[in-house]
Amino acid sequence: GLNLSDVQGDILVGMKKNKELFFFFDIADASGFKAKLKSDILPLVTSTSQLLDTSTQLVTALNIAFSQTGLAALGITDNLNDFLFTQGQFANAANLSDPGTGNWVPQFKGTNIHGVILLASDTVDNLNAALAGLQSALGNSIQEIYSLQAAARPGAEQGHEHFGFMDGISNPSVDGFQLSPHPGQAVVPPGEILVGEMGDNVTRPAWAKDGSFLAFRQLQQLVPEFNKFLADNAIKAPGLTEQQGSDLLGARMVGRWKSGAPVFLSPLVDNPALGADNNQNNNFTFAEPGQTRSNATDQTKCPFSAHIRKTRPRADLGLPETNNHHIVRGGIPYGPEVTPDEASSNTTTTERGLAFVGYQSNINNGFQFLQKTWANNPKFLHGGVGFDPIIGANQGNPRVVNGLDPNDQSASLTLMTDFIVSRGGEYFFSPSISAIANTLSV
Ligand code: N7H
Repeated sequence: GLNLSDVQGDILVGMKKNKELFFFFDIADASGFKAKLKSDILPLVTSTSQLLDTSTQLVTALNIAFSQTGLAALGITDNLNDFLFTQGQFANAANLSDPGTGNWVPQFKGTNIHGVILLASDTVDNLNAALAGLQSALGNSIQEIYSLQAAARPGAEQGHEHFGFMDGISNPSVDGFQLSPHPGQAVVPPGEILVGEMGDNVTRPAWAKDGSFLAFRQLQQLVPEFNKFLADNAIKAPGLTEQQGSDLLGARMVGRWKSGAPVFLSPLVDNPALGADNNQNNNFTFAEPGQTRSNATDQTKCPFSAHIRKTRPRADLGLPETNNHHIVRGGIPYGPEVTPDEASSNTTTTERGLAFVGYQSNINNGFQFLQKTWANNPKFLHGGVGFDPIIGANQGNPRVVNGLDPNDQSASLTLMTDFIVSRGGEYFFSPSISAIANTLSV
């Protein structure tokens, strides 16, 4: 079995707190930092078993991950053998079809960020207290480069991302770790997520075992603009009001209704009870019951281009799912709620979005593959379905999306603008706790 007390907690189960701070730093004094890493950070690093232990309530959970330049700053010369990690995200922005890097947060440009500390708690006060404690211990050994304060949305929107859709429903289950996966979860070999475990066939230094690569992206969401697009392009059908047609379009773009109910199981109207039931809300394959392949011409129940279908095609590629393109997502929204002025003017004036976190043992098979080879590739899935209308990127150019209208599947819709704007990010390695103790802090 996996050594869950050695795997950082955010990777397999997520820290799942309402507030999360991403603190990006550089290492100014390597030997000073190593000493503090061991004496002050290591005891706070939250393991998977700690997160799973319901008898102890953690006030603030902490994880830490390093970029390639961060490992180099620590004097680690071993090659982790992930070329995207080695080069960093900025050098590979073109692979993701971002419209250049003009929208990138300046601090993400280049390779200056050495690491990120993830702090999660119920209140921002707790986060600030934890951060103040770390900063006074670490002194000048590190410097803050950039921070992103993220938070679950308030009230009934908790657990929903800024467009309004329930998130965090479908993550893969790691074989041998989660004993009873929910119906519809992909069961993947541990090595698809954790380095050095069964299923990861890349040669790595021994200390990298049970770490995972963290793909971080700050993805701005243009919520009023998205809502205006849905209103302007409402699906028309007898018996559908404008609002219902607009909701249906949004649901088909995502593949789920705002409640989380999958459109494949509830094609025409939302079903909040289905959305809330985690034994049912992931229990579909895009194939008819008993079939191991999806119908490759019928998009009545769910467009081939829907975000959750592009990023996890289930029976479109045949069951059981044997592809190695699963990631564990642990993102959280950032930024304030849409104001009445923004809503009435259909214009974003304050930044909000998703602090996207994806874990995998191989970035080229995981995050980058999903973004580049599936979401951004109009040919992907059944010969040509257009872009993923949510995250698909075309270097800022218009994006053609097929199959959104259930009554006219040959119709295509051209999205003139993006509703998600990449503000950049970085690739990190989230090491095992023993690697922090025995390799990175010595
Ligand atoms: Fe996506 N959204 O609100 O539309 N995503 N996503 N994502 N996403 C998912 O099933 C969203 C992004 C995946 O297993 C849901 O848990 C938004 C990136 C994958 O069936 C919703 C952003 C990448 C899945 C959203 C964003 C992915 C998934 C349904 C950015 C990878 C699971 C909730 C702002 C490159 C598929 C759920 C499965 C689900 C949204 C980003 C991938 C609602 C707003 C960058 C693999």
